[in-house]
Amino acid sequence: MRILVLGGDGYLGWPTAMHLSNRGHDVAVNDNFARRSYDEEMGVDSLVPIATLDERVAAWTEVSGRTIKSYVGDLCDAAFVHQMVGDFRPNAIVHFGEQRAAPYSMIDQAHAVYTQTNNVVGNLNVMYALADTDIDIHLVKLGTMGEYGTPNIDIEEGWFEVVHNGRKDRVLYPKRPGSFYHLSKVHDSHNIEFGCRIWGMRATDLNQGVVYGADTEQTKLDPRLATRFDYDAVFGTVLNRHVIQAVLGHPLSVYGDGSQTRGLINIVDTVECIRLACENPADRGEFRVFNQMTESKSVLEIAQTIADTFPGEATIEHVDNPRVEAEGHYYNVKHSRLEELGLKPTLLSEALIDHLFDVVERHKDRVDISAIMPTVDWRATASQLPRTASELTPTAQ
Ligand code: NAD
Ligand code: USQ
Repeated sequence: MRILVLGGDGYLGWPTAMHLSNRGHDVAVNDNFARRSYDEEMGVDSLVPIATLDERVAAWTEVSGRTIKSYVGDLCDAAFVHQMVGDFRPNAIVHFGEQRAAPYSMIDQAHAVYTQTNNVVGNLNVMYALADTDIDIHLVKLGTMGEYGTPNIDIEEGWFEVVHNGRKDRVLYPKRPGSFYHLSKVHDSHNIEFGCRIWGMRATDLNQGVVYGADTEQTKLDPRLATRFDYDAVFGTVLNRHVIQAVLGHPLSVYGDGSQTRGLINIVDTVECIRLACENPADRGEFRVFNQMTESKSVLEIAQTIADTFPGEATIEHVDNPRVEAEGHYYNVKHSRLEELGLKPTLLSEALIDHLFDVVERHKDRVDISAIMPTVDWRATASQLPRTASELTPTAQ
C-alpha cells in the first residue's frame, strides 16, 4: 500500500514510518518540525539525540535498502496539503501531525488557541485534500483515550447504545476531556465522523492511551534512526518521566494521590496497531473507533512498578496536582478490536523497564533538571488578552 504518515518526524510518526516501510509499504512522511520548535521555545531537548529528518531518511535507505519520501510543510496550509496528497496519492493517510501535549495547551490563551487551531484546521485540511483527491483514501487518525475523560461507566470503543424514554439509538460515546489539547481531539473526531456520514469517507479514529518506551525494532538499528524521548514536565509522559527520575536519583513525581488511572501502550504496539488499521481499512462511510491501549494502571501503580524494578533506591513523592482531574475514579475500558485484528499486546514488564533504564543511563547527562517539575497550572487562566495577532501565536510557529 502507499501510506502517507503526517507528523512523521515525531516520537511515534518516525518509528511508524519505518515499521510500515519495513513491511513493504511505500511510505512518505510529512512534518513542519513544529515539535523541534517547541523544544526551542521550552529550552529543552529530547533525552535521546535525534538526527534531522533528511539524515533519518538517508540512514533508513542505507540500513534497509528501502526509501521513505519526505514532504516538509504545514498541515494548516491547505494548498500544500492538497498538493502533497495529490502528488503521493496514498491508499491510507496516518495522521499524527498535531500538537500533542496537554500542559502545553494549558500554558495560556495563546497556547490553547494555537493547539486547537493547529490541530483542528490541519485535520480539516487533510479531510478536504483526501475527499478532493480520492474519497477512497483511508484516514487513520490519532485520537486519544483522554477524549472520554473518566466517566463513571464503562468506556466503549467510540460508539454507544443509548435507550432514552423508551427509544434506542447508536450515538458517539459522550466525551469529557481534561485539557484544551484533549478537546482538540474531540473536535477532530466529530469533524471526521461528519466527513464519513456526509461524504462517505472511510476513517479509523485511534483513541490511544499514554505511550511509553524508547525503541522499536527499527529505531535500534542505527543511532540515526532513534526517535525522540521526552522527559520535561510539558512534553514528557508519565512512565517515561518516572524512569528518568529513578535513574537520576530524583523522587518519582506522582501528581496528587496517584489514584488517577490511565490506559497505557508500548511504542512497539503503537506502530503495530497502525499497520493493522491500515491493512484492514474501514468501510466506505464508516467512522470506526478503536481504543488503542493494552492495559490500565494508576499513576501510583506506575511509579511503584518503576521504583520496585530500579536496581538502586527510588523514592516516590506526591506533589500538588497541577491539573484538574479526577482521582479515585472508576475506569473500565473496552479495547478488544485491535486484538481481534491480530495485535499481540506487549505488557509492561521488567525487561521493558530495564531497557528504558539503559537508554536513560546512556543519555542522562543531557537532562536539564530544571525542566522536570511541573510549572503549568490548570487553574491559572493566564487570561491577559493578547494585544497583537503575533502574541496569539506561540514562538514555536
Ligand atoms: P510528537 O509531537 O512527537 O509528533 C507530532 C509531529 O507532528 C511532530 O513532529 C510535529 O512537528 C508534527 N506537527 C505538528 N503540527 C504539525 C503541522 N501543522 N503540520 C505538520 N506537522 C505537524 O507527538 P507524538 O508523541 O509522536 O504523538 C503523535 C500523535 O499521537 C499525536 O497526534 C498525539 O496526539 C497522539 N498520541 C500520542 C500519545 C503519546 O503518549 N505520545 C498518546 C496518545 C495519542
Ligand atoms: N502525571 C503524574 N506525574 C507526572 C506526569 C504525569 O502524576 O510526572 C499524571 C497526570 O496528572 C495524568 C497522568 O499522569 O493523570 C498522565 O499524564 P501524561 O502527561 O503522561 O499524559 P497526558 O497528559 O494524558 O498526555 C499523554 C500524551 C498525549 C496523549 C495522552 C493519552 O502527551 O498526546 O493524548 O497521553 S491519554 O492520557 O490517554 O489521553
